[in-house]
Amino acid sequence: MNTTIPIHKSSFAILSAILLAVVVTAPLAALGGGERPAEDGFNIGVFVPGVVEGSPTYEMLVAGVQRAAADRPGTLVRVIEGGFNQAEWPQSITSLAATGDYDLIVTSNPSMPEIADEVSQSFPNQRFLVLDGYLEGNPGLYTVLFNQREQAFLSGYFAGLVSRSSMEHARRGVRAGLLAGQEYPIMNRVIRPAFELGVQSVDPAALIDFRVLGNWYDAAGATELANSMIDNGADVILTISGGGNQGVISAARTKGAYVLWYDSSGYDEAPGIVIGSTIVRLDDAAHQRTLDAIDGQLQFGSAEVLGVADGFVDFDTQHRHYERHVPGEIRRELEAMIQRLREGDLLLEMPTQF
Ligand code: RBF
Repeated sequence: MNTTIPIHKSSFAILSAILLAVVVTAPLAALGGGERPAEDGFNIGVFVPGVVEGSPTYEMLVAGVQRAAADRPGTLVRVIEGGFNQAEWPQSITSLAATGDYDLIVTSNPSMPEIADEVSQSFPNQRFLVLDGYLEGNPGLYTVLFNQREQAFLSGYFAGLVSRSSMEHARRGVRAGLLAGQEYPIMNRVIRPAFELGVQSVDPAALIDFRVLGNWYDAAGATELANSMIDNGADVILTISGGGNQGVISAARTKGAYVLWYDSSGYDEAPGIVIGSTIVRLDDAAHQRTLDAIDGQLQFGSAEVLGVADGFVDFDTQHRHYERHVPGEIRRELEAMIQRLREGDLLLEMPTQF
């Protein structure tokens, strides 16, 4: 019942892609073996600001909404990929809203609440569910933000423990790298400082090497930047750069360094190289809130923040590769820190204004 349509370039392409979606989805739905969605079934458009593959949060977004649709027969989901040209996203969302076909448009990333807010001025009846962002008070929007301050802190604390250790690729001094796809308020004001705080809570003299890829897809460029970070002494790198993440793995594999994954469990990407992974249960949040919307229970106009104590932000400490490649002492120290966040012994509040 789902189709993925890339939307790029011109609004003509956007409109044709939408028309194509309308045409191809009905036969696909019939082919699915289930009944065709009722005329008045709930229609959801998932707008992916980028491409799904290689971006942890977008993969979870699509999975969560599809799970909700499977729980409510008659619900139709169309996935529309907005591509990497961010200047086109407002127009793409406008085109989706203009069709009037969607009971709900679901999307995700910190820049989307503002775009949905803007579009809703022209289409006040359109409802939006925005994950990984925050905006309160627009009756057309419901947003879910994750406590990335806790998340980045845990990642930094773990990076510090690894860099200080006598693990195979750990070198002198505590030095960690952070590669971002681009700079944006949550990156600059929350993720980067919280990562640094985490590393420096292991060693106050620790240094962070922060680099920006400039996009969310260039794996070769990411390899170059990661090589340079490793040459400058970083033995562990947190990568938040979408398709660029694979380039960081290549550099770490060649030069001997460790990689930390962000948002979804990444150990299987490169066992023994990806040795730590924070997780955000964006799929569960998308699933639950989409169900609420289908059931008419979602309180549009409000915004929520979910963190470690809510069970939506965590560090994947259960994976066999984690247990195998990370020394027990580091695992115990990290576990104690996670526990402090769970119990409220350590408070790292997520700001909502930037
Ligand atoms: N993360 C990705 O993994 N892939 C992307 O294509 C992507 N595009 C983004 C575009 C913008 C304008 C912003 C602000 C963030 C983007 N992110 C992307 C980051 C993602 O939404 C999330 O914030 C980070 O993964 C950290 O959780």
